[in-house]
Amino acid sequence: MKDEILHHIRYSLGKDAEHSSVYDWRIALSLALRDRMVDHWYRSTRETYASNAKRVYYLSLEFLMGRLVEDMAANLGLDREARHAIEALGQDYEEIVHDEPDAALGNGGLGRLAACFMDSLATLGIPAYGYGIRYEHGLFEQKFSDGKQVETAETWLTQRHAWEFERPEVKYRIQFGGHVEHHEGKARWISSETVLATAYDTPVIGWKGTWGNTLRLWSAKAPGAFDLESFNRGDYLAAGRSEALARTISRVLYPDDTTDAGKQLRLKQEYFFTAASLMDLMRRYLSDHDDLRALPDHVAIQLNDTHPAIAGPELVRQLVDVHGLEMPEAIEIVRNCLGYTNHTLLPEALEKWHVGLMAYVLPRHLEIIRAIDHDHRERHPGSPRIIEHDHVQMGELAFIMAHKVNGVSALHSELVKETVFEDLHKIHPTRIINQTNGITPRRWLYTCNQPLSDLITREIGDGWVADLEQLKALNEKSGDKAFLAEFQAAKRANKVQLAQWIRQTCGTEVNPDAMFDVQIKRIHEYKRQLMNILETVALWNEIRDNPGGDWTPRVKIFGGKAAPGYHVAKQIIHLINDVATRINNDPVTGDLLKVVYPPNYNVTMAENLIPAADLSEQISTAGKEASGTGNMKFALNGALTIGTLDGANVEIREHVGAENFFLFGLTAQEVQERRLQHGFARAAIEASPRLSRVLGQIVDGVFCPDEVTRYHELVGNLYDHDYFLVTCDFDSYFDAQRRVDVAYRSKTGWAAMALKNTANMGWFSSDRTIQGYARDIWHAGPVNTGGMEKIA
Ligand code: CR6
Repeated sequence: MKDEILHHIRYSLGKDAEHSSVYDWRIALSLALRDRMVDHWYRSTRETYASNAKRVYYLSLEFLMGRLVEDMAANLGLDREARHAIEALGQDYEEIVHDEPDAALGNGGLGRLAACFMDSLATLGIPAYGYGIRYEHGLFEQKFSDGKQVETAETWLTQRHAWEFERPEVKYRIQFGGHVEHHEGKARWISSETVLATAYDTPVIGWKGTWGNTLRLWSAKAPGAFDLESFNRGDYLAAGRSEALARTISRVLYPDDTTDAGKQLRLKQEYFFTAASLMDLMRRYLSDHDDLRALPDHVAIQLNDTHPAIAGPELVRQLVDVHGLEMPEAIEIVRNCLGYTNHTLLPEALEKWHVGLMAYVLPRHLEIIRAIDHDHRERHPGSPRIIEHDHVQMGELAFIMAHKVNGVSALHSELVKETVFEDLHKIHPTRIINQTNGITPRRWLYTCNQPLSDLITREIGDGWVADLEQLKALNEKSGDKAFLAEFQAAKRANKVQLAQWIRQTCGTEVNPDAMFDVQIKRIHEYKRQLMNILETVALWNEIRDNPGGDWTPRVKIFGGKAAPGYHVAKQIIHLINDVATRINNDPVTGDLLKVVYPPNYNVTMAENLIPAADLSEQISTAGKEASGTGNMKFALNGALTIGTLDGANVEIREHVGAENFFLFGLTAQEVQERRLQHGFARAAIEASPRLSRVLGQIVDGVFCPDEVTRYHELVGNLYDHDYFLVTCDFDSYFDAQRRVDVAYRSKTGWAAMALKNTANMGWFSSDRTIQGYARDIWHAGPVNTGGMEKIA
């Protein structure tokens, strides 16, 4: 390893060791690891071709990969060797690892899920490709200026991305605009704009190097030769114009978590990567098959949300316009290839494109969508329309073009049947199924939490890393005082580290013996960070009323970004920071209560925070969080959850035991009913002296003396609308927090509960989730174990 690193320092970076920087060492280490991946990767590709196995294609506009160095080394079984080699070269391994920028090609849970799935697909040995966009700028970077969020462009690609292989020879012409001509029943799309999609491949190697798949990301380039004529005329702008226009498509990730932002460019991005991916997989299929009717036997395509839903019409277009199939038959073939995952019920997040825009950007697809709609309504009279109120409804389109539609937690999948797709579900009662989300144990325990991971491996061996249910064996240890002490010591070690990091990043001193209470996720009203900060103020009041009381010291930790145009979310961020300033400087509450909000939450920060958390905040309005995956990461790492009956919380609670979970709040059903009561929020506030006091303080400017009216709008909305029922759940939440305080005071009692969480979270491995997709949706399986039977 040492020699291989030195080789790359010299021959890939053109440096000598004495003059190499941290960056040079990191790239050299990455290249050395990448070399070790290549043989696994080739072997897997060869075996896939040789066995004629079915391939899975995961289409996702987001892959939130984070850093890769540690993960890649761990999966190759080289994590220790890599560290030793770097240290033997006189370098600081931690510093090198921390030099890597996050590959932040996603917004949140949906993108991170795609990354976990890639890891599980490779670990299970299922031949698969992830397809997405190689954004030049990933998710924006967040800073706080006077407590307010400020966004700046993310720039990961200003450095070399050592993991990828550029494939200039893999390129497709992607068309936009123009018009369609019809001759003798044949359609001809005369487009007005073309961009080239070119491929960049990153190998994804499973645990212990068993299998290697590919993450193929597309970059947009101009198709024509450079415009030398304009250049020679001195018109440099004109000369660069077509390149700049084309590149726009893969330039930025839309920083919108759940709302449908940016119109024309977003639609172009969606079509660009979907069309390129389908052309690519069709080329691969046709290189060794000639019967298009057998496509569904060899190809499974999963649509991660509606973002790639144009795949339905696009694949129909390729089959009909390029390969000459009849429309109804093409529709049927495509349906048998496609699966669609729904990730939200929030109406503002369900994509709809105006027909005018669709006609302008994708005229042929609009025709095909009309044909699909017609075909479906012929077969199922009274069916909902794909085009409604002049908008193409991408959810309906995805549903109708997929043979299976899945939700991402048991509760969410039921709500999908009852709400967004109620009518389509009646027509196709077996189409909607559930696949509860999962997380990869490689990144989210083995790599991010070494103290706990080592302890578990010492106790039960390392089989758990690829078979997480083995953690169940730890249940026996919940009465073992000595083991519990070690379990606690692992947590404490993580907390000490985090406290140090908090001092460096936020300048706040926190006591590692205080409870670390963490809420990290995108800032959204339905996730109710507002309720958390209001409860913080209520607790602050209570401690101040009785400073000598028997309080349980807490550190409230927040992390998360708000979409740049989301005004209310940005106000909530400002409020949290204002409250933090006031409370952290209060000598009365001192160490009993601290609030920290480190900026720029990302995958790497999650890897630091989660292992050190005692309490996991999963407090969304019931019925709103489709699943959540952070909730799983915390529980796996031995944090207890305070949460509502929402998303996967319901299933987590069933697995870890109700006695090891702090439940509060209205149920999804009760939420619906409460909303119908006139003036419910005002009534709830008036019934809660504690909440009234807190809101009064905020309105009086206690936390913003320089601008007393700052939060009047925010608080006013709570009185008059409170769509997410912060006011109704507040007291129940406050009471649950006090139960948490009491439980935390018994150190071994708490440790036993935490251990029960770790021990019973095995089911939430993304390996289990992927096995479910493979069995129920893709009908695909690993090559090297003889296929589906083995994993079913
Ligand atoms: N925002 C859901 O809200 C879920 C993930 C992954 C989300 C979240 O509850 O865990 O998807 N939905 O399934 C969307 O992004 C549309 C998310 O991350």
